[in-house]
Amino acid sequence: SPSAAVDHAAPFPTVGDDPHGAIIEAALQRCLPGEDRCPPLLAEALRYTVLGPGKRLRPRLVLMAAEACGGDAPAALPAACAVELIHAYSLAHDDLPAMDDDDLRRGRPTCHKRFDEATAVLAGDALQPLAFELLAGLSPADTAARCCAELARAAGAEALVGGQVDDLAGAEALVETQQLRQRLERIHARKTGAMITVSLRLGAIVAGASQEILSTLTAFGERLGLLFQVTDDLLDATGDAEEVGKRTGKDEGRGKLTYPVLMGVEATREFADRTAAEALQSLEPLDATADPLRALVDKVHHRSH
Ligand code: GRG
Repeated sequence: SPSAAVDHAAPFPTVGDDPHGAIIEAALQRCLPGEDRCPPLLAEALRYTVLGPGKRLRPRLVLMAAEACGGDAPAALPAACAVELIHAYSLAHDDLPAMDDDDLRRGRPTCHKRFDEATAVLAGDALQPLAFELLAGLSPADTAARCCAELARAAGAEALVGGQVDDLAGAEALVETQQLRQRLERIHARKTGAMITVSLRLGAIVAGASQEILSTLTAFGERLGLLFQVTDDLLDATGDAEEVGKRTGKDEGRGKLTYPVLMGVEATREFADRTAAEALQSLEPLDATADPLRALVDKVHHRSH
């Protein structure tokens, strides 16, 4: 179609405006150890966990940030794979009976359902060092070291794992709406926001970006991470049963603290609109090379999965 209008119902992202999808898939396939390097069961579980039908949001952010900073996408592929490996591990572990106890992920049985719990734990364990091995191979050496340190912090106790621990702990003791909201925001900033922000930062670091541009992308990542979480909550609250089932398997009806629970669906939609506008505003210092990031804001804002 000659129309340039964004098709919000299209898969995420659409093929025509997706220069990164294919190179990300190929790089992910290449970076996983085959049966010649590890037990066949583990090789299969790693492929199952990583190569499933995910949106690849975080590796896309790495590549888009690298290009927005004047770098080229292929040089940023190790960092793109590294963030997706950490993300895939976090999903496999989050789905375990000890945590969220989900049967479905990405429309298929979760890793522990398809294999068994020990295999799901160990596949997640193997993905973490693999991510850092990829970053360690970046050059020059100080880029490699900086990327390792940045991802370690985003995936560690201060961010992803700490956010997950607080999320699992629940919020029963809190009754004030303001307290609940602050808690929700702190959990999201660590569980979702940190990985989204570090994805942008790794792309920028690989491309040799200045501190100023890094700060711009960090501010953008914080808004985009929030938008991603708010739209995630809206999809859980309002998505059709089939899509909700594909996404998590069983999020409904278990009293999860979300924005729609806290402020209602309408106010959450307005919050998403404001957050999307702020995300776009934070990109103002960047030129047209950041247009794919601007388009992605729109995609996340109006996503259907
Ligand atoms: C186990 C340390 C540890 C952390 C788990 C990521 C996570 C933390 C939990 C997943 C639960 C959840 C719904 C988190 C918030 C939003 C989120 C990260 C959704 C999943 O990411 P998508 O939508 O997934 O990018 P795909 O499948 O597209 O890659």
